[in-house]
Amino acid sequence: MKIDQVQSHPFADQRPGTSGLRKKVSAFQQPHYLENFVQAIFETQKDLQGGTLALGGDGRYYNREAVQIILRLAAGNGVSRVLVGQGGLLSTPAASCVIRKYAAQGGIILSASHNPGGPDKDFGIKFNVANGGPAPEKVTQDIYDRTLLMSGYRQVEAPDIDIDTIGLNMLGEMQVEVIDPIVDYAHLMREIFDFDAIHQLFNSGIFQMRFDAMHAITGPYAVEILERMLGAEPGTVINGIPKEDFGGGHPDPNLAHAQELVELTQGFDPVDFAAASDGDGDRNMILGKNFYVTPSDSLAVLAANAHLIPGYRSGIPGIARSMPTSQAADRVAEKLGIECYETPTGWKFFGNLLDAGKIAVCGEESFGTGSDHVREKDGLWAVLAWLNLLAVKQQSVSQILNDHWQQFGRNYYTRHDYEGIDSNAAEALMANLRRLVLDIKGKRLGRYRVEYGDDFSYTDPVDNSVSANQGIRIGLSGGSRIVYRLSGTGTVGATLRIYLESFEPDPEKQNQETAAVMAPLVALGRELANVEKHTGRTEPDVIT
Ligand code: G16
Repeated sequence: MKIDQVQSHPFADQRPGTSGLRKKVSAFQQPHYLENFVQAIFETQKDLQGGTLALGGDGRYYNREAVQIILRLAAGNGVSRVLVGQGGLLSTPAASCVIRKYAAQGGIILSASHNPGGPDKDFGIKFNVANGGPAPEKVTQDIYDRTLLMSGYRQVEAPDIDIDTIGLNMLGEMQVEVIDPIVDYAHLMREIFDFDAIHQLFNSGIFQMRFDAMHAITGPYAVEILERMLGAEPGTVINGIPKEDFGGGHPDPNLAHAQELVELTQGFDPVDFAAASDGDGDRNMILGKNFYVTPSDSLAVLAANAHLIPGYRSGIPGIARSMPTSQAADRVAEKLGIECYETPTGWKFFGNLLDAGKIAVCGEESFGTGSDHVREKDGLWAVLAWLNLLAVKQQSVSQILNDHWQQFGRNYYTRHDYEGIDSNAAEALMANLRRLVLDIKGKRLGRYRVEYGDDFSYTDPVDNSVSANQGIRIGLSGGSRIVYRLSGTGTVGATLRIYLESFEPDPEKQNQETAAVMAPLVALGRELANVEKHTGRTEPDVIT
């Protein structure tokens, strides 16, 4: 088969963000744009030559076209086998599972995660390495550096492959194996969780659940696992058919974007348990009857109770959380006598800790929770973990949380996002904060004393790599904290995130409204950063 050497020119804007390269679809549709980025992956990741690549995406608009382009480039660059999810689909955790199970040298996942999809919306591509996890910074830097030098790419001249039929195809010398995107992942879940106990819970007649797939990739996975394997009643999964534009919605499982689901947990005859996942299936939101579990609390509860789940019966060696995630997990680690690592935002920072066996459970405030079973956060894993706990403990979600707070104290938590602000204004705001924290230690701020202030820098304990400038932390007396960072996943302007937490050890005060408890800290956070002066905004766009 003929291999074409196509001339192109570098694009200056292909630096991957927190999780891969995310842009408007129209950016990816520019001639040579996707091809250049993929060529940079093949030129820098030499193991892929003669190796195996996993390929799939969340099914958003442009997924199918991108799969065909990548297949032609893979064949042009000497990859010997590509495992493609049927229909070009693989959830992010399932892709991680496939990479690990078939010992692939890496994977390409097509997704812009929770960002909206459609011709005018977002698309994304990320490269995962052989451990199944997102490429570490060194790898994304190499890929980016190579994009800046790109003058052409290699692809085979060939018609589209049939990616809808499971089976083996050849593209020149390269095997293209179209695989069932669900089966390997579903088997892994059955190995970890007590499916019998969860089955009984669903059959008890007194337990009702809804899972909102938000018209995204987890629909088919959830129908297979929850309804077919675990016997949840048909209709448990809502919005279960993946759509290219996610039904016009924002496939982000939070209180703002999963309204329909939240309402099912409230009012007359609410369901006992509800959960949602995002565009590519790695995020999760957990709800009980009239009850919202913050992702930070979810991590802490799962870590504290991991021994009740068969896959973690012998205990966990350690926990990790991203820096802005609340310190609830730290309290669990302290009680269990294990380490809790604080890493920068981005799942890639958990990879080394998981590979080295230093942690088994990890999570982020951004609705991500996971474990050492794959190297991505995993929405359905978190849902199954909660179902397993509910089945074993025979308690409601709110009872589990109340017990947890009594034992460990409660970290009230909220995050305020200011979206689409001017990038220069956002940088100026952060620069001011950087100066402010230089001598903030020991000062009084309202009713707090400042215990520390810094621009977070992380030294990986496994390979000693250093990641600096990861966000401003201001630690206050009594375990409260304010954190500021700019998002690395947006595609328009800048998004400022302010993360706030307040610790409450007194059980009598652990059932207050979060907004009321956090109000003084929210005001302080806004004032310290001069949010209004820099951004012109008086209110955040999203509060989670
Ligand atoms: C990605 C990363 C996460 C990160 C999140 C938010 O999630 O994988 O590790 O916490 O973005 O990042 P930021 O605050 O920079 O927007 P996802 O689900 O979008 O892949």
